[in-house]
Amino acid sequence: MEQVLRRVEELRSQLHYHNYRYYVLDDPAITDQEYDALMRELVALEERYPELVTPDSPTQRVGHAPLSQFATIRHAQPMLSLANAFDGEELAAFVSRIQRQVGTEVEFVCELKIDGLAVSLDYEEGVFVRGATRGDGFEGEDITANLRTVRSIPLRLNQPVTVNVRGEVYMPRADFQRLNEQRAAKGESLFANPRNAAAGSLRQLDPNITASRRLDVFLYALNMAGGPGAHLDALNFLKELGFRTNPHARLCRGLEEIEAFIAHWTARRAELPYDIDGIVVKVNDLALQGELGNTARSPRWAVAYKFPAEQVITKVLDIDVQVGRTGILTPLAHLEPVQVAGSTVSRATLHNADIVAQRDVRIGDYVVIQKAGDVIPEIVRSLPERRTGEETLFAMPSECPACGSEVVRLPGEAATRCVNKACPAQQQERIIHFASRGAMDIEGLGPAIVDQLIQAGLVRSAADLYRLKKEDLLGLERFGEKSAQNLIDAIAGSKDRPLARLIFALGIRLVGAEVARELANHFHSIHELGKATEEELMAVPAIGEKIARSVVDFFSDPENQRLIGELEEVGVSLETQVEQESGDALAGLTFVVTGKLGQFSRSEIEGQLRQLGANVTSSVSKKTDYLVAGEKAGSKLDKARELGVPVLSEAELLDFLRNRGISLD
Ligand code: 3B8
Repeated sequence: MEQVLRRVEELRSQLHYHNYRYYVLDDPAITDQEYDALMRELVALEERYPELVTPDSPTQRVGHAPLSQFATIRHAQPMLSLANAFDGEELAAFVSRIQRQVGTEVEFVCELKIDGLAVSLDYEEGVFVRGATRGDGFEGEDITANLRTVRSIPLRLNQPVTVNVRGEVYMPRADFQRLNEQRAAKGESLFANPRNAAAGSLRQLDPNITASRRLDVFLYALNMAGGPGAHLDALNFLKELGFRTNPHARLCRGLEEIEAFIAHWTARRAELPYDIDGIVVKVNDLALQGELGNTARSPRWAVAYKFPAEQVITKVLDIDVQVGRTGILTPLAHLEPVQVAGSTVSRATLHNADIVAQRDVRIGDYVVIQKAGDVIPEIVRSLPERRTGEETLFAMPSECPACGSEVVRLPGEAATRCVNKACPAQQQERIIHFASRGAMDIEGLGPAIVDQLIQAGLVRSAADLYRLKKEDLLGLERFGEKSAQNLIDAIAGSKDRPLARLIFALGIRLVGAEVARELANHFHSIHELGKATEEELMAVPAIGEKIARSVVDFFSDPENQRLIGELEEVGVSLETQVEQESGDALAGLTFVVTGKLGQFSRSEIEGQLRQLGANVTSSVSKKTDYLVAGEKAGSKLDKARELGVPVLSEAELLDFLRNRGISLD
């Protein structure tokens, strides 16, 4: 047996190493046949001795059973996104702001901005344990099983470190083209661009499908207590650990060198085997990054320079009007399909009647459209010189195209609205929003299914969703036994979403995901929120007069009161889930907290630990049970190591608490 174990471990080491040579270094050391022979031997041994299988074995990339829904993972440190610079001027402003703030010459690192999907990977003692999407930045989806199938994501690192790393998963352009060719041959719908193909592949509930797609990854961030002091060193360290990093990152001193890097890649980006949508410029010194800090959404020490939006000419076939969930009528142009910025565009928004007039867009016109990355394509201007006289003017309808009610345009507002709150188009949009990803996140309940449910008379409000039975769905087109059950399960599974998501899902005007989070933190239940006055609302940070009024209006509307009553009736949780009361959960344990933490401040963590009954002291001694160490932990960390006191990162502390049924918010 000992011999078997030794051989199994030897095979795993060799396979990990050759995997790394092949997928990360792009420099294989053995032939595919030799690799396959090693793998076959390991598979055979693991089949004979299943007790020897470990999660980081190279055999464990595929073979997981499909899930019915992704679990939610809270990021130990928020996953922020980058602020954009759309032209040279905005870039120069970023560089000079940093230089002014710092006072001396600053080193920057320029990187390609990979057009993929941000992911966060956790390793414990060198073993890949968890991977998540960015989600709303605070919580993402647990896509561990799918990420295991990505060959360039190591299941085991070259050193037994506990780290969180972040990067971008993407699909190489050639693989994207091949995938679409295969899909076309099978009559399946095509992905618009490699980014969507990567996202679609990673969000598969069945990891076997993900495994059949060629995805790749570049890592660009390392979260580790006591790691390197500069970004470029962190990239090198990532590579040493066994991660794939992009080879084109460069140190740039000052604006001129940054501009040269941008010019170089603007000209050569088509030669890369993957799509990039810009250049990321980062401050190199991590201590300096820490000093510059973050805004709520993005780091102040980095910026994404976006390549200029690509423009093309196409023809407006028609303009119709869509009714949104708040009743706003939006003119939408139907275009002759064209390729722009990597995807096929056949529609573009015209925002409102003023914009249609300003840009002088007529039905039948040739127009210049542009699209930059994710944003909805836009009509920039019309080309009057190409008119034939056949073009027709567009006018905003005087009645709602969905319900025939009167529409109004208030003085001073650009928007035209349908005044009928019961308008079916508005109800439909409200339900679509309710079920959407940032809101109640009901997997499988997209616009087409909502439409189907409304058409069938099964659903009129969000509360009706929770009253659906499997039998109701079985009568509908496209539903089978399994898909019907999946949808019912997904709907039922959304009853206990965090309060912030529910508040966002209600679709209160001006209340986005972030404001919803503030409101949830402050009021703890829908009923409390509904009772709040404008003054009480304005006492919450980030809530101004307009939002406060909108919230009060929402809750004073009898229709909305009825909706909330019904949601309660069907069992949707309207309160913050009360965490286990745990005043003495950590009694008898002594903690020291040091260094700069990410999600919480040091005093917040200390306060929370004390509330849980822990003893919190300021110096490390033999009596210390745990040292919680952030960045730049310094002498206390050295002392803890010397005394053998266990050291926890912030993420590890949160896990430690979670394992004891405690979560901090
Ligand atoms: C901080 C640093 C977000 C990003 C970041 O290739 C942060 O660095 C980020 F909050 O999204 N797409 C990159 C890429 C993306 C990011 C990044 N670096 N190279 C990318």
